[in-house]
Amino acid sequence: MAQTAKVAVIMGSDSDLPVVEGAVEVLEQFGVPFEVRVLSAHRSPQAVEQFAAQAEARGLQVLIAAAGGAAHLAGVIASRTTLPVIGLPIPTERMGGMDSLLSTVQMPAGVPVACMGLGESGARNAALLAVQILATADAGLRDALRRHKADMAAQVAAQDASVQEQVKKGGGR
Ligand code: RP5
Repeated sequence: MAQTAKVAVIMGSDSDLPVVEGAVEVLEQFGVPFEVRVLSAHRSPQAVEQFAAQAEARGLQVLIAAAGGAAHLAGVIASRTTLPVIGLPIPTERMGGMDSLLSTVQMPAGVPVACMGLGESGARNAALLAVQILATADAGLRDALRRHKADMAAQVAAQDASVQEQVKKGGGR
């Protein structure tokens, strides 16, 4: 039987999917049950309202909302739920994503959205933050997060050794 989703990844348009895939990958890596939806704050506001109103009762614990341009999706969802909402601003052609970033991050007091950075790193961090929130009540996820940090440190150590070697070979700089 499929596990109940704990995280929802919502995007404003299917054109956001190439960026959102970074978040999906991380959630899969940590074995967190999740669902993916396309819901638009502007084009399907009733569906957004219904989703946000029912999210907690459905067992969801963290919501990731990705949108570009006049990116109101995360804020609108946050207005309708007490679940933590992570906003993922999608890069745009016209304004390089500044439009998405500012309309996601600049929420009025009282309605927080945890806004990530733009693009692939933002998508991966959105999922990691969702995992970290779930990990406050899940020792297995805390262990997995510790291993993730150790793996990153090992990768940097390998880069350090490799760069030192390359420079040495390059003539004693
Ligand atoms: C937003 O408008 C979506 O999140 C998407 O990033 C942006 C552009 O949408 P389409 O051009 O794919 O319709 O609502």
